Amino acid sequence: MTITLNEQAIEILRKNDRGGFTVPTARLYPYQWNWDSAFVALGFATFDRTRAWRELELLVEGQWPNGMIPHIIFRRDDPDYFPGPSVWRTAGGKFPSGGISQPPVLASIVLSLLEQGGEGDAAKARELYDAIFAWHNWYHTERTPEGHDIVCTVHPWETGRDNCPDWELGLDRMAVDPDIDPYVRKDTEHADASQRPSKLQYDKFVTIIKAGRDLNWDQKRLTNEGPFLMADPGIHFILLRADRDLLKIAQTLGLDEHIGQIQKWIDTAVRASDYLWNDRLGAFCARDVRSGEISQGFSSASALCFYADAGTTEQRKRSVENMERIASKVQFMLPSWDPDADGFEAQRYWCGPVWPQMNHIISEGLAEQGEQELANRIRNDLASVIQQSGFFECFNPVTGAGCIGTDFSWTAAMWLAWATPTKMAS
Ligand code: 9WN
Repeated sequence: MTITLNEQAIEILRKNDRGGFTVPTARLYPYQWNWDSAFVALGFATFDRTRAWRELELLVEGQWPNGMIPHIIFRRDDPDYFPGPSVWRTAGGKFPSGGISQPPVLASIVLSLLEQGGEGDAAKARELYDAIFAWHNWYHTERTPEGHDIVCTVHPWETGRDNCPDWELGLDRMAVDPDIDPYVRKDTEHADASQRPSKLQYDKFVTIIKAGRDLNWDQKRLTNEGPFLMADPGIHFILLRADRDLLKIAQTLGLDEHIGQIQKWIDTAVRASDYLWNDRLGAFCARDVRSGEISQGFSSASALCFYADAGTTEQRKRSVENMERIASKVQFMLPSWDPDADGFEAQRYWCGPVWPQMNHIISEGLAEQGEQELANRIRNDLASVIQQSGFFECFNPVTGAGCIGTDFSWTAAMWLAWATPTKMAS
């Protein structure tokens, strides 16, 4: 009997379930990751709403007292992943964890579940609300450098777009710390090294971890004094959207206390978007905060201005023109990095491949802002690569070949919640 892609996707989520939380894929990523879990909840919600909420509850269990929800929660040590808890050596939360965060999509996922659901969902959203508010507050205070209005990032891993050429501006400015401990990478044992970040990038990733440890994970200090400080259109637009969605959650649940504060965050972020505007390229781009230098390629994060409802009519028009230019260069939209810019590599992780969860939020934003044709193309292209290649972590935008992790949780979730033709029909 042939099993359908919908059935396969459900099976993948069940197989990657580790008892209430889901690993992104077995072996390569054996822990709970922050934004993966949020997206995965949308997939579970299509067949098991209780399990969907459980995923989010367990994510929030990793929150630090300062509000940060870390990028990885290490509930146990697993020799399959580097860098594990013994490298991060954090003591911020209930469990050992990464010492940085990840794009804050949680509020937007909670709002989706709330809007689809009923009575029980409102109670669940209420339970998570304070934690999400505290997390956003952490981004707006501890990850916003002194003298700036824009939220930033201290580590490429925090952006979720690890080795995107965007980060070279910041990585070039920092040296590898000669005192980092010798280490053995595990990712290249489980995945093709030519599709993963380079050795030099890893040395710098580990150097930033050492800097965090040396600062006892004082997050304000890591932001202001750490070796890497860039503003990311991904985090900026995702947080702006998440603030808007948090406001809607507060209004739906009748929680007035923080409304004024959330509105202030939104107003500030809308204005701060211009900091990321690259007028030469006609796109919102990553920017190194210390040098002021701006990245020169259209990344998948550049396309998130629609999702955040940010940018002027002219800025959006030019962003669409960039996407149309890119659409004429690749078969499958939207590549994570600009095919016309330095550093494009169709199969190397965030240097080119199409990412399922990015396509979802980019397309959602485009559809909301009236760019239906582009939104459809981005959705249909994801459906096509999954039909052609299966549930990979990401896909070559030129050939549609699957890259890196197999049986990937967020790919299965994005299929079930959004890209499957049966969803489109419903
Ligand atoms: C580091 C789990 C994560 C994703 C990221 C993706 C990759 C980790 C790694 O895997 O990053 O956080 O070790 O490469 O870049 O977006 O959340 O799927």
